[in-house]
Amino acid sequence: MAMRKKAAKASSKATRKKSAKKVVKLRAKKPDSKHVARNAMPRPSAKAWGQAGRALDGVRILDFTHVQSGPTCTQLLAYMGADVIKVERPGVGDITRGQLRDVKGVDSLYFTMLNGSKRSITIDSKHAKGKEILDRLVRRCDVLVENFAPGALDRMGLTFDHIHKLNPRMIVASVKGFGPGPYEDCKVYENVAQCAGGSASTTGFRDGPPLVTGAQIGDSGTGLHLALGIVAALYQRTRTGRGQKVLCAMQDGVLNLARVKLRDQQRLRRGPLTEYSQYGEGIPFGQATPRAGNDSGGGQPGWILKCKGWESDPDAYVYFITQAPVWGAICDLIGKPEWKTDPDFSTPNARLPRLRKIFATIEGWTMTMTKFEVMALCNKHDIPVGPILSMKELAEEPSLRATGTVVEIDHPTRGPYLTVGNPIKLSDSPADVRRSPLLGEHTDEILRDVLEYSAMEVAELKASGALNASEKKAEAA
Ligand code: CAO
Repeated sequence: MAMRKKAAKASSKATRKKSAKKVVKLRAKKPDSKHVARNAMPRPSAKAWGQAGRALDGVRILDFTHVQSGPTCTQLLAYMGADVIKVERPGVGDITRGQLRDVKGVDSLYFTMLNGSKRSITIDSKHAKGKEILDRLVRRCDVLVENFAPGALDRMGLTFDHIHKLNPRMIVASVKGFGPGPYEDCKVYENVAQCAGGSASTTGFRDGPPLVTGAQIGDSGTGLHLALGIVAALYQRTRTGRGQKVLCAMQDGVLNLARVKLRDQQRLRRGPLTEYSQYGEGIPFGQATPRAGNDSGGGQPGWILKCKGWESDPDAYVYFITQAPVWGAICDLIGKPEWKTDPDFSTPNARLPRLRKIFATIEGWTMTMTKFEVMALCNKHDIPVGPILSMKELAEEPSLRATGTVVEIDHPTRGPYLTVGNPIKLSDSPADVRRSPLLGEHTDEILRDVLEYSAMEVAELKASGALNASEKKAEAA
């Protein structure tokens, strides 16, 4: 027994020694391996800027998105070079192809402006052969993006476990209306998200109802959040070798964009929100962040002011910010030099209860000029002012065309149309903005080149009905 104990002691000592040696070895290796990892990055390209491919070259996306939120995400990734394969229901496609149509029989602008630079394949995901094709796609793609109603992907058999068994590297990215909780099973559209995420209750005028905003912060905003999540997961995968789930709930996305209003909610506990014009008007605050009309959401008071022509032009306005450092210049410009020294106006705190009077006086001045004249004059003095631009003006603005933010694209059935290009400018990855695909336009080439089916197999798949709509189904849609 004692002998065995002794032997065991000796052997554990030896193991400890050995492992200590190992630790030393590992420790010695650690800086090296870091060094190697850093050196594993290719040498800086000698190619000219913009000639070294695109940021997401080599990333293939199985795009199961529809309507707006998901498509916004995958379109952006496509602009950045990802190969986005949009899977659509045979004969029907993304519902937006036929929504808000301005030209009979062709894909709507709703669709074309959210699905640029993608390829389209039609697959019936509930058909046995369709499921086989989808499994093959899962094996050959890096990311699956979807924004179906909760549970729809699972009902197709594409559970996370199934996907991960087929391809452990796959990132599965989803938009849902709500995160886990009481509403997780609910379907959600843009304005529902704006209301549930705190935007509507804080938008509009105090004496009016809650308002939704025209900017699609629920759909497009959440799509942008999802794109960031996907890119982060792709980066983490370079270290872990495995994919993960990425979930963006529209309520969370809207709340993230409305975070300054949650800031104000907490400030309310300590007293009135002095930068809200309601404070200057002597109207008491309630329990929750109120609607602030056109008050600025930051620390520099602002308001929308009329300009020349406002009587007939609904957009003849400027947003005017009374930024404290340029207060003197504002007083001189609007013909109120005495406000520079008047204790009622000379400091930001003194001005807060008088914002209404101040903006009314400034408006008396802005109404004598067009919004562009106001902007030109104010800019000379570093006064932050912005014209209210109509969509017509934005569509015609040459500088937005020059930067590729507004792009004119030709389409085989609808002709030329405008779209919004990539608002994120990468100096070494020029945006790849191409027209949206026709329904199923790339079915054959994807089956052949990506999935490597033989000509005979393609013919068999077509005959199976997994790729085409039955007459009845197409009519019903
Ligand atoms: N082949 C066969 N069936 C397909 C298919 C294909 N290629 N693609 C989709 N389908 C099926 C789905 O499997 C689903 O069927 P089941 O309900 O039987 O499982 C069905 O089409 C409908 O999907 P859906 O429920 O997602 O679509 P919907 O029009 O009823 O709802 C929406 C739309 C947007 C409310 C819902 O998808 C949703 O809440 N999505 C999450 C939140 C979101 O992104 N909202 C923003 C949308 S943009 O305003």
